[in-house]
Amino acid sequence: MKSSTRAGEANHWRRLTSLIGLLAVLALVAAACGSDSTTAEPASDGSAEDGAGSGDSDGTSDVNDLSITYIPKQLNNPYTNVVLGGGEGGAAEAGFEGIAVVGPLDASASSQVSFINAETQAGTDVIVIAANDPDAVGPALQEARDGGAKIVAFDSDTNPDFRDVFISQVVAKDVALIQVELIAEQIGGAGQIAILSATANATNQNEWIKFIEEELASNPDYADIELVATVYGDDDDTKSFQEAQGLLQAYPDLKGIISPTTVGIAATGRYLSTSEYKGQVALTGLGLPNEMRPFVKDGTVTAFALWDPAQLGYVAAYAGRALAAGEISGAEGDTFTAGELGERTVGEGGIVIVGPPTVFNAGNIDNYDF
Ligand code: RAM
Repeated sequence: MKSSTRAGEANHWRRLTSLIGLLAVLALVAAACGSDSTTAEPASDGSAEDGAGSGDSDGTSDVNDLSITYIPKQLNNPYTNVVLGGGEGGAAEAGFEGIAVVGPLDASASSQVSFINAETQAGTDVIVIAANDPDAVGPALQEARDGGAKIVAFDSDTNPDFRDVFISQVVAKDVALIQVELIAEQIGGAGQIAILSATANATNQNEWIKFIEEELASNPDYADIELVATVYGDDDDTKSFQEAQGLLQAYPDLKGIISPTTVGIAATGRYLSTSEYKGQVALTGLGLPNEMRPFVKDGTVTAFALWDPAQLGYVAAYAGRALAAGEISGAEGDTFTAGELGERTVGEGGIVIVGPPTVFNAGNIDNYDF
C-alpha cells in the first residue's frame, strides 16, 4: 500500500467510516458543533480559530470549548476501530466539544506527519496519537505543543520528549512475558520459534520484542527455545499473510510463531488454518477475539492474549481533558479520574497503565465481543 497522506484521502475515509457506523459518535458530535479538525479555518488575526491558538497564558484552554483529535497508527485496522469506539465515547463523556479522527491508511514511519500538521493549523487542543515511529512524528508534535496543544500518546509511544503522557495498554514487560509463556506451553518448551511483527519502527511492538528476547535469553525455563527470525508484516493483511508463508518455507522445523499484532496474528491464523501446518505449528500473540474465534474453534490456535482496546481510547480522552484543563502536567504522581474506569495515576516516564491482559482460549472466547 502506498504511504499516501493526502488530506482528501483522510476525509474520504472519515466519511466512509462514518457512513458505515464505525465513527457514528464522531459524526454526530462533529455535525452538532461544526467542528472538523482538518478543515478549520484560521481566524482573521492569523491565529487558529479555536483551542490551542486561543489557549490561556498558563498553557491551558477554555475547558468548555475543547477539541480532541485521535490519530491512530492507521485507519483500516479493526483494532483501531475498537480503540476509537472507546475513545469517542470517552471524549464525549469527558465533555469535549470537538471530537475527530484522522489518520493514514498505512502504518509507515512518516505517514502521520501531515495529519499532525493539519491539527496544529486548526488549533486542536488535544492530539491523541499512536505513533508509527517514535521520532518521525517528533518535530510535528513539537510544533503542535509550541502552539499550545497537549499530546497524549496511546497504544504506541513517541519518544517521551514529544508528548505529555503515554497511555499504555498493559505494563510492556508483562505483554512480552505472557506471550513467551503461551508459546512455551504450546510447543512443549522446546524448538524453533519466530516473531511476525507489525512495522519495523513500531514503538510498542519493538518494546515487547525486546522484552521477549531478553526473557528467552535469561530464563532457564526457555533454554531450549530458539528464536530464529523476526519478520514484519507492516500491519498489512496481505504482507503479513505472505510473511507467515515465508517463515514456514524458510524454517521447516519451526514449532511456533508469536505475532504481537492483531493484524499479523489474524493473517497468520488464516494462512495456517488451511495449510498442512494447522495444529502442528503453534500460533500465539495479541489478537482480537472476534477475529481469532474461527481459528480457536478450528484448532489452529490454542490461546492468545489482548487487553480491552476500547479502554485505551477511553482513558486517553480523560487524560487529554485533565491536561488541557491544567489539572495535571503529566508528571509522575499526577492523578486524574478516567470516568467510569476510576482514578488513574501517572507513573514513571509519564506512563499511565490501563489494565491487565486477558488470555483467550476455547473456554472463554465466546464471552468477548470485540
Ligand atoms: C495492531 C497494532 C496495535 C497493537 C495491536 C496489538 O493492531 O499494531 O498498535 O497494539 O496490534
